[in-house]
Amino acid sequence: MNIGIVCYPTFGGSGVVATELAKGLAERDHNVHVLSYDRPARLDTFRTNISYHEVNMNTYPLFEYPPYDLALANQMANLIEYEDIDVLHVHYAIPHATSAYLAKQILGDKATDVPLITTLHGTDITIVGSDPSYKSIVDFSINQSDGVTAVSKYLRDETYDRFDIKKEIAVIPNFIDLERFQRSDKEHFRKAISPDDEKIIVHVSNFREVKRVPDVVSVFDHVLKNDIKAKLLLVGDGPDRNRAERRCRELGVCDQVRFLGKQDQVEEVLSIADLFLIPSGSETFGLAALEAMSCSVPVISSNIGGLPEVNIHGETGFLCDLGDIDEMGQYAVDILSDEDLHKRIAKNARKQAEKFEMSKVITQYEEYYKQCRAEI
Ligand code: GMT
Repeated sequence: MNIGIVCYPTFGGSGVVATELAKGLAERDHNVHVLSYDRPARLDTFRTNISYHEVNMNTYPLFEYPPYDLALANQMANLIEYEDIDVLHVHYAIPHATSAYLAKQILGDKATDVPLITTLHGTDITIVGSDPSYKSIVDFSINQSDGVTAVSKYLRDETYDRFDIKKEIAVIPNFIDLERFQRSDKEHFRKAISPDDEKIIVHVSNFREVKRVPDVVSVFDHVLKNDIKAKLLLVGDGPDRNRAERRCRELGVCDQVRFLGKQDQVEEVLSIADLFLIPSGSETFGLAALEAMSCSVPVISSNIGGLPEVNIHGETGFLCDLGDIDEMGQYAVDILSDEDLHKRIAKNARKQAEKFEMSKVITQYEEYYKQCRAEI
């Protein structure tokens, strides 16, 4: 098939899923065209059957707000017409599904046999979509899609609850490359970070408020106060970094915390981790948790959103109420001080990650593309 994939180029979440899907489909001999406003972070090397199309926007003095959605629609229409696209798969409803609808309208009969598939990832529904200024357009764009997928059962149900959706939403979860994300020997790295054999706790995110990075620091402080020697590695960057740094200063733990910034090879950091923390206030799936579990790292998370579909309480880690620092801290102490418990949970975590193995999920997408093509 000739497949058009439209995504945000960001490090986390939807951008990663869309890019890894593009790479997986290309390996199966599909021709994939990726459309974004910047080269997606994970589209890092040349591949013969992936083409990257950057959305070009000219700005004019009259445009206080350059109309990205229109430039995108125009480029999507060109893509469908000139690259003979069989399926257009957009990741994130706003504005991708809306621009795709417009592109199909522009082409009229020339695009009637090209299904538009929208994958919902999260904030497009749970935060942005519920904003009254976007709700009608999200409703409309989802209903105009020929196929709709959500990354968890939670997100599917939430979408039905919050919007007036007439389409059936298929659940196709996030996936993981088990080869890449596996524990590897990084003893030298571990020694450099924890010379006195301190336990290593890791958090990876884009440091948005919803990730609650200051909570991560507070949980870490709880661990230290329970006489466990530990280091905290914070991977990523974003708007809440200052608040996280402030929390470190307030708690006097700066010497035990390292801010590593954005990392391309996050699996190397996860390979030396003893525990992963993800106390998010909203999380439709939690790809970061899956990546940690795939590297045999126990996870302590909030019990919010889609996280309970990934992290199984008492088996792959622990789930706690949002903001319950003491409970998260106590579970962290339990895991880090009991070797047998740690071993059992680490093993289960990897086993659970295997359920989301990449090729199985890519096959699900391929089947879904075929189904939508047959139904249109
Ligand atoms: O988590 C983020 O801040 C990025 C966000 C996005 O919209 O790209 O990630 C969302 O999509 C991921 C891939 O499907 C999910 O694993 C994340 O849980 C989800 N994030 C949130 O719901 C906050």
